[in-house]
Amino acid sequence: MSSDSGSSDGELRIEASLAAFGPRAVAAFGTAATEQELRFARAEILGKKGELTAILRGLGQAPADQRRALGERVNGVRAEVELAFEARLSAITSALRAADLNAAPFDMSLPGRSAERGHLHPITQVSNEILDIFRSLGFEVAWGPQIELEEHNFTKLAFPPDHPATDMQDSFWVKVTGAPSDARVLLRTHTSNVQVREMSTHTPPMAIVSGGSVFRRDDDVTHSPMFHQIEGFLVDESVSFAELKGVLTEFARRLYGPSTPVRFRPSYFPFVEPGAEADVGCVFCSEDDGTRATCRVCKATGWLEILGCGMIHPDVLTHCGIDPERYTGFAFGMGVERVLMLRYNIPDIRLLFENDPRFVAQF
Ligand code: FA5
Repeated sequence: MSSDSGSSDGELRIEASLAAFGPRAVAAFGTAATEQELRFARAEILGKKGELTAILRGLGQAPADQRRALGERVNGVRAEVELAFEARLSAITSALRAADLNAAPFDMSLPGRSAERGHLHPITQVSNEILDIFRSLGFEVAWGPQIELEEHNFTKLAFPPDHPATDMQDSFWVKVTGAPSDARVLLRTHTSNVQVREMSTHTPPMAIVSGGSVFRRDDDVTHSPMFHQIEGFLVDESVSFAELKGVLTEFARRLYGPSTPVRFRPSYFPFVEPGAEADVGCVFCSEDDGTRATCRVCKATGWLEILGCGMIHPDVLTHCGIDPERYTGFAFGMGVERVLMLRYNIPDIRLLFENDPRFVAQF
């Protein structure tokens, strides 16, 4: 039997496709393990480009008098497939919920996760500790700039013009646009600039301590181009080397322990006369137990250098407007990183600046 726009062959083909389609769709839903897989399968089967749409398009090949019945069959199959989809969806959702319910119970009484707290960098911690010791000895804290005039960093501190520290190789000189051509500016190479600034603006008696970053063209395991110093000085009538020794010995014992041996060795700095270096007994070894001979920190000497010091040179007092006939004073300066490296036996100064949390969290 034929009609003008369809054939019974077409009808048979549609019947066959429909008969195979239903079970195949239900089986595809059955293999979907997650909601996402299931929705994907549904789109493939029932979507615009899906198999059922193709069957519907084929209705035109069936005899005209059969098309309505076939159309109804297609819709019937679609409804069955939709039902199978809903059933599978609810099975997946219930399985998920059951897994949730059967999982280890959530303990509402557990303490919350606390936020991690940071702390001050070890350099700041030890700087504060040193400043506190001097504060408790009666010193006042003052600060100076990191970008400084040559006059405050070198000239008034009686550095001769050809001193190696003033060389282009040792200092970071800074070009300041618009500054007078004779105003030479650099990143301060030490905190001794605070001596000049404070002594030029105050009259004795004064006992000042200061700290902060300083800069030099250095770079190796014990020297960094940026590091920190603490500087102190005391000016009054009849201050002698005895006061210097008393104050610095007390400082060293408060920092390293009450029985720490302290010694002073002659040394040279242009802005002090006499100049000295202070050493403390090595905290890592002892002669008694034989560890001294192999101590790498003090190189078997038993002493660790901790600071430079001396009586303020009369020329420096004069440059700052203080009468050296009436006043005398002492000054000292130390590297903060060195104090830390000695205290914790830190082998490389760069560890202090890399800020690796595994390192800084140990302080
Ligand atoms: C001075 O800087 C003097 N201003 C100290 C002073 C003040 C002496 C007052 C007398 C009176 P010196 O160049 O030695 O001195 O440096 C002091 C300390 O800074 C050194 O002992 C060392 O611990 C530290 N230091 C020097 N260069 C570096 C560097 N590149 N990196 C880390 N620490 C350094």
